[in-house]
Amino acid sequence: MSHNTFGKNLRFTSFGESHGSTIGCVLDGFPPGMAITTEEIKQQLKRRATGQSRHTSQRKEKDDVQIVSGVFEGVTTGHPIALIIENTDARSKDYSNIAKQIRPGHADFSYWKKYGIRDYRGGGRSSARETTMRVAAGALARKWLKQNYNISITAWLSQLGDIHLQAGDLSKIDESPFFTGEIDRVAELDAYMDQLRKSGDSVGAKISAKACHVPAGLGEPVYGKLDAELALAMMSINATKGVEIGAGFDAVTQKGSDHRDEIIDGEFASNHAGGILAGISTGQDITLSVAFKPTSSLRIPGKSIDTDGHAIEVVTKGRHDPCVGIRATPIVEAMMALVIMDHLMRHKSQTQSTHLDK
Ligand code: EPS
Repeated sequence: MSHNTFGKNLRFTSFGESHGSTIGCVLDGFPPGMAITTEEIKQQLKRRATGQSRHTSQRKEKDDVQIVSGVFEGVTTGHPIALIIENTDARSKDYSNIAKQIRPGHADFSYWKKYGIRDYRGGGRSSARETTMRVAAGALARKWLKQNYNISITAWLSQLGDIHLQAGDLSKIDESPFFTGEIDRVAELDAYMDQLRKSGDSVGAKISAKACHVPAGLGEPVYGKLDAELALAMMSINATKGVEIGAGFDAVTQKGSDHRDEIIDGEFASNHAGGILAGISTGQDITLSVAFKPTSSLRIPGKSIDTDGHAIEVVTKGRHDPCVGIRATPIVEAMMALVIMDHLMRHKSQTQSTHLDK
C-alpha cells in the first residue's frame, strides 16, 4: 500500500525523488478564480531552499517551478494544479560508497526492510527534497487563506539544540537564515552552528507556529479533528519526532484551573488549548510546536550493517544539513496552510448551502 496524498476537499499529491529527474505535485480541488504567478511560488521556495546560507546543505537547486496545469491566463481554473521542478544539482556519486550501507538513524533501514530495494542516491523518496512541493502548494493555500479569510500563518525557530529562543519580533524572521524573531541573537546562533559544522555532527530543533484569524468551527469530530490532522501533517515532515498543540506536554503538570482558558467579558483570557477544543477551532490563534531530530547523514563514523548483514562503519559524504529543523520552518507553515484550507472547504461543504441550491 502506498500513500502520497493528503487532504479531503483540497487534495495534495507529491511525486519524485531527490536525485530523480523531476519532483512535482498535484493540488486538486483548489477553487477557481485566484491569481497566481510562478514568482509568488518561488518566493516561498527560496525560503526553504538549500544553499541560502552556510548553515544548510550546499546543494544549489534553482527550484524553477513550472505550473503545468490548472492555471489559465494567470488565474486558477478549478482543475488540478500540477507543479513540477527539475532536479539540476544532484551529485549522486557522493552516495556510491553507501549503496549497500545502512546509515544508522536513517530511513535507509526501514525503506530497505519495507521495499527490499532502496534508491540510495540522496535519501531517494525519503529525502527532504520532497518538501519542496509542499511549500510550492502551500504558497497557493497561504494566498487563498489571506485573501478570503485574512488568515496569516507564521512559524519560527524556538529551540536550536539547547538554545531556547522566544518568538521575539516575528516580522523579522526572514532577516536571518534561522527564522528567528530574536534577531539580536543571530551571532550566537551563527557561532553555535559554525562549531557544530566543524565537529561533523548534527543537532535537532524545535519550530513553533501560529495561525491567526482562523474562524471558529473548523475540524471534524471525531476522526477528522483539526488538531489530529495538523499533527498528522507535521509528523509527515521529514525528521519530525514530536508535535505539541497549545500547551502540549506542559498540560501534564498544569492544574485544570490553570489550563482551562477562562472567558472573561466574552474574550478568552489565555490560550493553553492552542485555539482548538475537542478538535474544533475556537477562533483563537492556532498554536503548535514541532520537534525535529538531528539528521543522520554524518561525517562522524557510525556502527551499522550493510545489506548483506555485515558489521560496518558508515561515513556519509555529501552536502548535508547540520540542522534540518531550521529549514523546516517554511514547511511547517505550508503544511498548516494546506490543512486549514482543506478544513475550511470541508466546513463549508457540510454546513453551508451553495449557490446551486438557491
Ligand atoms: C537531503 C540531503 C541533501 C540535501 C537535501 C536533503 O541532499 P544531497 O545529498 O543530494 O545534496 O541537499 O535537500 C534538498 C536537496 C532540498 O531541496 O531540500 C536529505 O537526505 O534529506
